Amino acid sequence: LLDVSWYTESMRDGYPVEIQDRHKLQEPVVSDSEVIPFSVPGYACQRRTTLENHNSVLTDALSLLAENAELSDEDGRGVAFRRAAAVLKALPSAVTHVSQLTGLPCLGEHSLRVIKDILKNGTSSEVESTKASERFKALKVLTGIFGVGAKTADRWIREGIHNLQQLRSSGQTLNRAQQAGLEHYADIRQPVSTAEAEAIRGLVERAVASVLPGAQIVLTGGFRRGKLTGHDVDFLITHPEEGREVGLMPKLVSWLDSRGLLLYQKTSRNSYLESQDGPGRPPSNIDRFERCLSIFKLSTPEAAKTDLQDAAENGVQSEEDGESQSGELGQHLQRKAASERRWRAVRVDLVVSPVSQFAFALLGWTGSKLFERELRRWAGHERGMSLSSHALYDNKQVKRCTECRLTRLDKLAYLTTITFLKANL
Ligand code: DCT
Ligand code: MG
Repeated sequence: LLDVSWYTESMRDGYPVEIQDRHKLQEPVVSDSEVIPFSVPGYACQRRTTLENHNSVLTDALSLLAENAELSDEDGRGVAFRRAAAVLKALPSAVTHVSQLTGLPCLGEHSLRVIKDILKNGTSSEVESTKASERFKALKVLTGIFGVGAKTADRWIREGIHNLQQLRSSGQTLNRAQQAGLEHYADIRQPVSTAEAEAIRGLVERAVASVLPGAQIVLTGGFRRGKLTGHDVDFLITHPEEGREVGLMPKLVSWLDSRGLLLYQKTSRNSYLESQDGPGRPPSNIDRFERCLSIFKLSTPEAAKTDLQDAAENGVQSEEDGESQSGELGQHLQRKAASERRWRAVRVDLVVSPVSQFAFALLGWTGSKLFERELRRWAGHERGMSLSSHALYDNKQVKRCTECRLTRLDKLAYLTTITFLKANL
């Protein structure tokens, strides 16, 4: 089970064979009548949630309110809206009447009010007013800059900064990440395609093969769940021989950097020490693997050319940026950029894990964030266990599940593969 190849060999059509067969037995029952209430299990990690969402109008609305709550530092409210959206994403058909929702978990008063509003009027007044609010728009623009979180954005807004132009002329001191984020803003806001993720995988594979032959790489995050686009590309790297992965990240980064493939990188070291963070202290939800947050310079001759030529021909400007380069000079500059630029900036996360923690790391880095949160909640409340991206602990025995590694990992591997079916939480 510790052989990394197991995870890919047991797949069929991108989904784990065993899980596909199990789920044939667990197909959700589609009700004949619209008034028969839906029924779903309480924890999001217990539900089958494919990429096919029959309630996207409702879930988009709830996700927007979740985003607004998260950007306003109200995480509790954010999770409540995310959980409500996840329930609707798991339903086998579109909700047509609010009575179908009777008895469903995670649908609080506030979420139900929004749903009712949309079912009745086609839109939710709260969602529409949030969308239109200057504060929400400014928070979106500013936190869209790599390296800028909700707190920084809030401080800037209080100082009268609402867009990139105002930020640039404000004289604010930006850290290295924020400077890179501002410089590559438009590229980073543009979704990364599967083809681009594959191209980056190729680069990382070459780099890893050259600095540590035998090391293995898995594309994680949303792309591993089958999503067609993402905001970044996530990789998990390990070596089948425990300990060989030590020192890999600096070599990998320097290989990439020396070939001009990195526009920005910041590596944080592995700070997980089992002797200290073991049974005595339950592992934190935030993992402590060696991790490199980076911005890759990806050569995209055709794509970059086409996009920029379009921009030059149409005089397109970034909506968020609020900076127009209209007129002849602007068009000239854009044409010049179009003819010169043959690359785009892409956010990439590289994570290195010792092989003994690989199953947990893979599970944690496959996401989605809500699925991970729910899985940990389920493990704690229903199984008396603590799960992190490093280990699984039995709370009653207060020890790491190592001697029962095969049985525990067996279950964990099963859970890991389940994440394929949770793509749309
Ligand atoms: N993750 C985690 N701890 C973090 C960051 C992320 O456990 N501090 C997990 C949860 C999801 C996964 O790693 C990848 O994170 P993202 O790239 O943020 O999410 P995603 O699902 O890949 O979404 P996107 O497609 O937008 O990149
Ligand atoms: Mg991702």
